[in-house]
Amino acid sequence: MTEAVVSHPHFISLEGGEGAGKTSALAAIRDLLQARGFEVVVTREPGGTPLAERIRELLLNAKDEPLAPETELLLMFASRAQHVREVVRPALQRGAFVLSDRFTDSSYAYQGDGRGLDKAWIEALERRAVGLKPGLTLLLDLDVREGRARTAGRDLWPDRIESEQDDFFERVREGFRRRAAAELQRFRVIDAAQSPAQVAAAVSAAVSQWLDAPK
Ligand code: Z5A
Repeated sequence: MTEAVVSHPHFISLEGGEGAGKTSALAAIRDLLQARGFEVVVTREPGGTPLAERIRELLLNAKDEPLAPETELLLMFASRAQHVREVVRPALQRGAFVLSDRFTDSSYAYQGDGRGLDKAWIEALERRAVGLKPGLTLLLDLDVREGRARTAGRDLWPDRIESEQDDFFERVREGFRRRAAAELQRFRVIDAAQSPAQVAAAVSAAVSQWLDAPK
């Protein structure tokens, strides 16, 4: 059973609230890494394997009964454990870069800060079921109402988490910002209120600088 959480230099995650623009930022980073000749695996959480995508469906669209916060956390980690073993570790072992749209920081922010679950429990799950963290995490930071306005037209039927109130998303945003401030080596905070082109340029600059820095 894994007990340490080890960071990997080829593992990059993107984090942020709803509508922050992770999708286009991921494409910019993928292009940059491929231009440097690396194999790149783009993936996401919850999800990333067929089984984990089925867990994602339960997490976002469970309609039969309310999902308890504890169930939500455990399903996030069930998805992550599968994703790490089936996709992330094998890709890193063959030398590829892994770009993940969200990873464990989202569990700390959404289930920890948003739902109020015990962080020590999340830490224990991270150590025992995951054992791995990104070498670089880009936090796309955006005003909550602006992010929700961006996705309002798209989400005619918002999923379970998207249906939460603004105060939930304010706690999530603060949680992300606190994590970034506590781990300056790993996090780069990007102003996601800029235009898509400016955000793409900022994430590309952050990744290039990190790749070129001595490790
Ligand atoms: N979750 C959790 O609770 N715990 C966990 O451990 C994990 C996840 C791993 C995943 O759903 C949900 O699971 C998520 C957190 C939770 N819930 N929420 N909320 P998801 O993957 O469907 O949700 P998301 O990650 O928030 O996706 P998103 O809302 O699509 O955000 P995005 O990928 O960052 O945004 P986007 O698709 O790139 O852009 C959204 C729209 O904004 C789109 O129309 C763009 O054209 C527009 N956009 C993007 N950038 C800009 C700029 N710069 N200016 C103007 N408009 C822009």
